Amino acid sequence: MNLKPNEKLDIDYILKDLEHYVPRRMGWHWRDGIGDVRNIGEFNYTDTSVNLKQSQPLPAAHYFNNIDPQPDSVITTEIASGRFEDDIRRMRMAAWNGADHIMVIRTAGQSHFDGLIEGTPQGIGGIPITRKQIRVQRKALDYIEDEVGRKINYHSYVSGVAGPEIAVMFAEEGVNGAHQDPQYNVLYRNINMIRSFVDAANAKNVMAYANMVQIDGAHNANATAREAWKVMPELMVQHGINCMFSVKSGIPKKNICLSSVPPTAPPAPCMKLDLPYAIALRELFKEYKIRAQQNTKYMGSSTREATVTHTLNLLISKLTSADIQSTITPDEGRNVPWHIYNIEGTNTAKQALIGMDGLKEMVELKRNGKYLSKKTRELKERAVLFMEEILEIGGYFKAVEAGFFVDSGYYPERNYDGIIRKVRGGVGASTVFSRDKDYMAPVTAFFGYNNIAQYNKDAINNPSSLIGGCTFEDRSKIIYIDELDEEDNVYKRMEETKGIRDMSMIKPEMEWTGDGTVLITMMLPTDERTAEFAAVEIGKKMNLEEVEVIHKQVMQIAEGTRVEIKGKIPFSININELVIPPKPKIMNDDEIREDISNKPMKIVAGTIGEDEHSVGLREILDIKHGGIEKYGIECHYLGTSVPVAKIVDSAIELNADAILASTIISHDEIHYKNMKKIHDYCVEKGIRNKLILICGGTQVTPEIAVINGMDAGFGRGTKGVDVATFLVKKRREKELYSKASDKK
Ligand code: Z98
Repeated sequence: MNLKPNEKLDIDYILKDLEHYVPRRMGWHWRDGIGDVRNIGEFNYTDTSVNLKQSQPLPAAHYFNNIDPQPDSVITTEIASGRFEDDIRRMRMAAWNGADHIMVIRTAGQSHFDGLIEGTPQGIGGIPITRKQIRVQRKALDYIEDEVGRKINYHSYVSGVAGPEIAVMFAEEGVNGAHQDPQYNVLYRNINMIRSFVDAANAKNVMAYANMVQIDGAHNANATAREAWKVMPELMVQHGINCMFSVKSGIPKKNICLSSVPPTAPPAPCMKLDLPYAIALRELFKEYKIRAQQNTKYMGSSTREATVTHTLNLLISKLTSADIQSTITPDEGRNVPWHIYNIEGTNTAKQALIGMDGLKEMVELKRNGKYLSKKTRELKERAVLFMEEILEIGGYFKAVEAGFFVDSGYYPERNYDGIIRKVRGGVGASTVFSRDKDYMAPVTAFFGYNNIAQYNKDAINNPSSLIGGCTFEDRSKIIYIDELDEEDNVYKRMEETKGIRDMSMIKPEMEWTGDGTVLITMMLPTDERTAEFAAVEIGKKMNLEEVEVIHKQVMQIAEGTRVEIKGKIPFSININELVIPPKPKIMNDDEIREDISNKPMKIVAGTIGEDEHSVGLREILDIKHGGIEKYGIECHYLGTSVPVAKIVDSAIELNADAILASTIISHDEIHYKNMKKIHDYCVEKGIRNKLILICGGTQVTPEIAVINGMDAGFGRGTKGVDVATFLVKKRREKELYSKASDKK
């Protein structure tokens, strides 16, 4: 199937024949063409990767011939709304905007599942990992990567007591990357530590076989800590433990990514803390990759604020050459993972990174100044001391029992409030047994003791040959289960939204097809609490359902509060009944400029009658606001309250091509009456056919202006380019007409 840019993903098609799907490749893919100097549009770039075949450029790209340069780091977006069938559409949008690392799950708490589940149950704030969901998404991404012309990495989590099983399933299904860190299980999911590390060794070994990239879980300490910047030494220790454990389990260093997070955010002086930290990390872990996670600890419900923090984080990523750039959606604080915010997060990363292209060529980090080196060294020393104390106390397990981790003190300070887990406690305690002498597993990618030799010495390096290949070599051994639950499955959900999916009806959508969710922003001139309750009432009066305040920000405690509400609309619109007028064609700037430069144009302008308004007309004329001057049109502005006769006489005197009259006051239809007067006076003077007459103003209806003798009327929202387009087209039309009459 080839996707067509102007057609929706055919989800039914993707769901078909899934039992026979075979992933097209294993392993991670970094962007192509990194390090090449590239000319894109009028510019020269040094830090980009290969352009996309099809993409959605940044909003400002239309000023630059729609170029869409792609940064050199992989860009992540996390998509898991709870319905994978809608997530794949979001993945396509994200890929068009430049994401090539798609992570799933979020808050589903995969670690709490004891084993693999099947089918396509709807998740709550995330997706429970099942083979079918993974397969559909990987299959959809195959089509999407062909469409955009770049390989896309698909990623999830290998955690919980089902970690090794999940790793095997991921390897079978072509998953390209995963979070895996036994410390995550221990600290945050209270899974027994011995079990977690044993499972991790097995899971990591499978991930190594599948050439998957691994991301660790150190950043979670930052998100959990009371004061996030104080855990910097610990973060490095956690990275160190997982890195070394991963290497020992078989993962090559080039596939091990540190989940690095700038620990703090404004109003803290974050650069002073985050930059030395990022440098220390880069230096201590030279041989590894850095996945720069956005700070999520200090993220509230303001998308603007989250975006600024993200941008500051991106500066650090740029300065320390992060390999993967994460983008948590800037609505994380509201816990509403919406399509638009995945795209915004992705856009922020692309925009900032491309904006900083070449930065490292121009600025140098001051390593012999007073601050940076000292701070970097201090952080490393604290981390090394932390590690030494772990060794002193008897190792990692003992340190966890003693509450070393996520303590609120800035190491070596300790406040004794860290997370304590017991070596014999937690989920899955006492479930690890040493393997018997004759233990044997005829599988590929297996960690630890395996007595294959007892069956066939020649099979030691290829244990699965004993059974003619395991699922990694012989896919027919994979058992694919389509659905288990008759009610909670994708077919039921698709049936419910059929009308909207076939595009006869339309409804707003933030997360899922037909969810009907809208976001409304308002400023209420009152204090925060009153504003909050008033906003909900306003939402209800607008007939919204399930109205909820998702953001408040005080402008001034008495004068006003900004409130954002979300709600659902209960209706849909029939697209076939919409009356859509043809889109007015706007000429591009270069075309207009060329026309004017080939044949100069002159216009006379003024606000007519007894009307002192000038702003609107000036916006249309002045170069500063994108007015028609910028195309080289010679403008003679006569001011306000210009009598009709005067504006027409001036046009005659200056031999102008057009009159641009502005009229705002509209009582007693004075604006239309004045238009008629201009027209009549031009007729009287015998120059009506020569002059183009245009009238504009906020109360002007284009059709009524024409009835009153104008060639065109322009109402609210008009821009210089609209008027310039009309002037050029009308002049061409007049010329054609006069040539035709000459021939006659
Ligand atoms: C990120 N948004 O990193 P549950 N293992 C590790 C993790 O870091 C996580 C899980 C497992 C963040 C994601 N991290 C937060 C090392 C989650 C997930 O139990 O399924 O929630 O585990 O981009």
